Amino acid sequence: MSAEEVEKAKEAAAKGPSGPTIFSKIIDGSIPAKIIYRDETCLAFHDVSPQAPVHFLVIPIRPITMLQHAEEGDEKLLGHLLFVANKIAQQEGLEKGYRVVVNNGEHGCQSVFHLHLHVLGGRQLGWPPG
Ligand code: TR5
Repeated sequence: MSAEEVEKAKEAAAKGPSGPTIFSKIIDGSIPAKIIYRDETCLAFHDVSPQAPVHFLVIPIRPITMLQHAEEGDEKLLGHLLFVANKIAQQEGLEKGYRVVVNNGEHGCQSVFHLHLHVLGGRQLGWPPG
């Protein structure tokens, strides 16, 4: 994880989760993105700054700021996001494996306060992450 990403996350955390994010604009189509999948409850699109040959994000249409703020009523939606992540990973040819990551809050290096699953693959990934 680069120092730049950590800095971004610190700045975002300092501002705090407030109002619509860039992902709301991707959902409503006012900002373009390479959209891969959409249904009534979620959207998936390629990350603009890919960290692996395949790197896409799966987000709920309804903005939940962060995993930490998910509520009991969100259980089904959270499961759906994971299910969709795997479905798309298969479509993207990641049969040798992939990683699903949720960055939560400042220490998790979250910079966009609209819950999102990162799905990364297409190369051998290392462990542990930084
Ligand atoms: O750091 P976290 O976990 O919050 O991840 C946010 C992710 O959103 C990063 O991997 C960014 O590269 C990604 N991102 C940021 C923007 C963006 C995007 N992915 C697709 N399209 C994007 N647009 C149009 N604008 C962004 N600011």
